[in-house]
Amino acid sequence: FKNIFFIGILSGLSLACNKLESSKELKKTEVNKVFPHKMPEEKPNFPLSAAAERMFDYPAPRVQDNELFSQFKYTRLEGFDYNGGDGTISRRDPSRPVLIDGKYYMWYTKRHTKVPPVGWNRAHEATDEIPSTDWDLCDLWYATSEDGFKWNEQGVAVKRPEKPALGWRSIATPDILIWEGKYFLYFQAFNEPSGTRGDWCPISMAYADSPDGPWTHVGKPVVPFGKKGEWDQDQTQDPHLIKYKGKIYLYYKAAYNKWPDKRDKYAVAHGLAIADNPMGPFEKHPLNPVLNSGHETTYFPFKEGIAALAIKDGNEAQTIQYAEDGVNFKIASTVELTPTACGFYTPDAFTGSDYGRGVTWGVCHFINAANSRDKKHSIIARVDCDLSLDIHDPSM
Ligand code: AAL
Repeated sequence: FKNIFFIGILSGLSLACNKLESSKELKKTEVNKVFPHKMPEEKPNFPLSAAAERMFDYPAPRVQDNELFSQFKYTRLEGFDYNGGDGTISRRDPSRPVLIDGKYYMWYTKRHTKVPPVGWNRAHEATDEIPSTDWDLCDLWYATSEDGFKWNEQGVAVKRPEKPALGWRSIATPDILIWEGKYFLYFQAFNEPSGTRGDWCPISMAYADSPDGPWTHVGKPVVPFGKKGEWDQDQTQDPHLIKYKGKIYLYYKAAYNKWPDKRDKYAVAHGLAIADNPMGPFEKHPLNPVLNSGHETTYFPFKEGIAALAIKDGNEAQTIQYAEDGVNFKIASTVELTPTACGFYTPDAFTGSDYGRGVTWGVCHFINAANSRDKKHSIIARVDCDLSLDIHDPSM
């Protein structure tokens, strides 16, 4: 009797297990309907978790299947001295490298001060010799290279002018435009130590007949602040330039609601300003801001449109985005170990090509500061990637 009871229990249990199995199977089949190897085109009409539901809101193809997905490989550049990393020499925010007569050129922010910066929160301690931030008391320098790995620092390209001319305190974060055989550097021009009221500075410009200079600084903002209450009311920064649709497309960044009373609404975004002439006027796009994330600007022509990297800061940080029209950006891929403040070598940045081929390498910066005790400085590095149609195109 005991045995029969036992067998009864066992078969009951196994029946229950079978039932469980088949209900699992049922769920599995349902799940397979939703998530076969390829994502279905349409949102199914039975309940999904919030995360699964969101997957249908993203554009296809996703992540690795997308031509605008890449991993990133970094190499230390040869040819730059940093005083043993004591924080007194810094190089950062490099321009896009350009190839001129068989040599690559890049321009960047260089600081060489007696002491490292005191830091953003102690900006009031800055003097004519003590920098507030890593990009305070800087000039624009340039270097050339034959292979993009070994660089020769050539010297200063644009020096900060005497007080009170625009940029007397610091000039930083340049990018280059080549237009009708002439050279134009766009950069941030500070009239106060960064950190005093935030990071206030407009974009200014210098021009030259040769990439080796001499450069003439126009001495005024070329992309001025927006009006009070507008998103770019306190700064226009990080210019990045492309010839697109026959015009100059200048993408720039502003951090808004930053200081001092609205920190909870802090956001950083990118705008677009378009001109027919490098001297301006640059007309701000009515849909600005056009990118809602990214602390620095990295743009390149891709197919008929423009691709952008949104790296540090924002809800869409660490993504590569694409706009068919250069204005309406959407996430194309999510990326990791991404380059900060990157400028890509972009063969068709200024050719006005109507089909961008993408990029395979560039320069970016790394900041040596894990905490406020670090003697903060930055170094420029090379980054290699796979964001080029030529790599994906088997006929190339
Ligand atoms: C950078 C850029 C701008 C900021 C500072 C120097 O990475 O966003 O240039 O002003 O940091």
